[in-house]
Amino acid sequence: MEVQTQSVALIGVPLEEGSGRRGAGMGPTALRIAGIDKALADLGHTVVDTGDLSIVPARDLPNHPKAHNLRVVGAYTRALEAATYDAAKAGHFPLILGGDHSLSMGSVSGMARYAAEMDRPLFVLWLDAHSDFNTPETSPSGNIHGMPVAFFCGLADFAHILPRDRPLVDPQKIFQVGIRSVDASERVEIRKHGVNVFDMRSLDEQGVAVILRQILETVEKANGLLHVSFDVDFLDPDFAPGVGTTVPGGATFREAHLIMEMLSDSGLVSSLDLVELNPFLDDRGKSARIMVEMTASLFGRRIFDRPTRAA
Ligand code: 5AB
Ligand code: MN
Ligand code: MN
Ligand code: MN
Repeated sequence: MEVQTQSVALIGVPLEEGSGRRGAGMGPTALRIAGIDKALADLGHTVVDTGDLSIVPARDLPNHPKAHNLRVVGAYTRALEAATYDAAKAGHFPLILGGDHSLSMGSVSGMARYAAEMDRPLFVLWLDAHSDFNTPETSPSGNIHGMPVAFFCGLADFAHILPRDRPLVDPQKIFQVGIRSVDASERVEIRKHGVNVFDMRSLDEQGVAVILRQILETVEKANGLLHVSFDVDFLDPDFAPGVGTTVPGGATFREAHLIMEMLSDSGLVSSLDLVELNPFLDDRGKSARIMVEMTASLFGRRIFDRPTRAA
């Protein structure tokens, strides 16, 4: 199968204030050092590195006691919403180099605006140990990286970070895969809003291929765009230790790899976040390199080609 070459816009987001610790801000640099641009260029893609976003904390936002560093996270949300939308609009594939997971408030909202303009539904594939569906009210930590999904669904509407009339994501168009750490209140909210969760148990019972096929068929039938948000802690910490919130029992290298290959074959992916890489906690760049490997597979790297699956 021929790889569809694309113009990929790298958008660096050195944000760590949404997580409870320092280090994720070095993520974009580590991904660049691990060769993300070369990996994509070697596959024939055009890579435009737009550099790192830089912000001034948003003084119009409150210092929220239950959403730490809201002014910094809010400023990044606005900048990234615009950068992601602009990149997609200009015909690029937005590839966001994080940065902690609060950045998805911006990237997904930007893609939601783009999708609405294209009159196509936006689907989100959330690869993570956590469901990140807290709001400031329910969060046990006050860390915004545990809240992005609720935010882009319009449920954690802390102060007007983005206009309230912005396009939101339908919770029922979100697929969370690899989940194994959910807070009690998140569990209730997830069920209430109909987020599709494939937890670790369903991965074990059904295998990733069955789950992915189901997701991809749904997106394809709806002529949707698919944003993929890849949290390093989706992977098992034994082989990807460079992340602040490790949870044992994660996806294996082979499972994650197969997901990337199936996503690539589908041709449905419109945008990608690589988040939560913390180089300070990594083991000699290992996790950064794995994230680059995963990305290369999503962009068409193959061991051998496969015949196209019959429709
Ligand atoms: B990550 C926790 N649910 O809200 C919270 O790494 C963890 O982006 C959030 O998935 C983990 O603080 C956020 C306990
Ligand atoms: Mn996350
Ligand atoms: Mn996580
Ligand atoms: Mn994390």
